[in-house]
Amino acid sequence: MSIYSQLKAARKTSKKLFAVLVDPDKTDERAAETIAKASAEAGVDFLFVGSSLLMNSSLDSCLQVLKKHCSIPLVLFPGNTMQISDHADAILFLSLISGRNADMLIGKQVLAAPLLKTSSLEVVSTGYMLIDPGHLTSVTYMSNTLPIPHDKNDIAVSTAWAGELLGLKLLYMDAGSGARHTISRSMIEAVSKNVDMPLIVGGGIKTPEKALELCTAGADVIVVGNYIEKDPGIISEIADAIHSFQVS
Ligand code: 1GP
Repeated sequence: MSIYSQLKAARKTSKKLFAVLVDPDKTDERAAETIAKASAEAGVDFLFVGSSLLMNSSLDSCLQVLKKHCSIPLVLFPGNTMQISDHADAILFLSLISGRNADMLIGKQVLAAPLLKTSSLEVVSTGYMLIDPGHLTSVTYMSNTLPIPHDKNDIAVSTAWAGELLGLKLLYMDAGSGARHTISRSMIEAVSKNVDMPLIVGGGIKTPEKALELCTAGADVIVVGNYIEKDPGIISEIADAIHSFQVS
């Protein structure tokens, strides 16, 4: 089954999924092996792989190590056009629809398109929305865009509708890696009940309780990166919480 089919099926059946984010810049071979094995044991659904920067050319080797130690689908979550590799299974083809930087809306995508047309990657068109966590994050700085204000649910819903009307297949609402505040429950609820696309939510999630709370609000996939780098031991606790979700 394709990655997108899995996401659509999950949304339809209210099955919640867990993606562990691996940043190749911060993950050496040993750490990648640890994360892959812990994720396999915990029943993690996807490994997202990407970085705001990619300071060293570690993407291919990181993907190879992850693939060697688990069979979880590897999904590229690229910070720029250098982060494309056929060692992954799929790529989130992001358009930063919360921003007004033409390069992030369509420029980078034009550069990546010839590579993607000849690659074996499943390409999933994704509306990427940055939500303000109240401080400057790497992704906000690197993308040179203004995030959607934390409490402006109407702007978030209108942006999501625009993405849907443009034909995007997936929505990723992100407070940014290491965000001090996650996206609010009320904003996730507002967006989730107004669009049909599968909804990915990430940024600043550090506890199983918060992951479950955001699933209850309407997230279909929860992404956690930063806090797993600090303590891979929490992978199984967060996975259990997300997979325990039941419609009430
Ligand atoms: C960042 O949504 C991801 O783009 C995950 O955020 O690293 O804070 O978990 P964290």
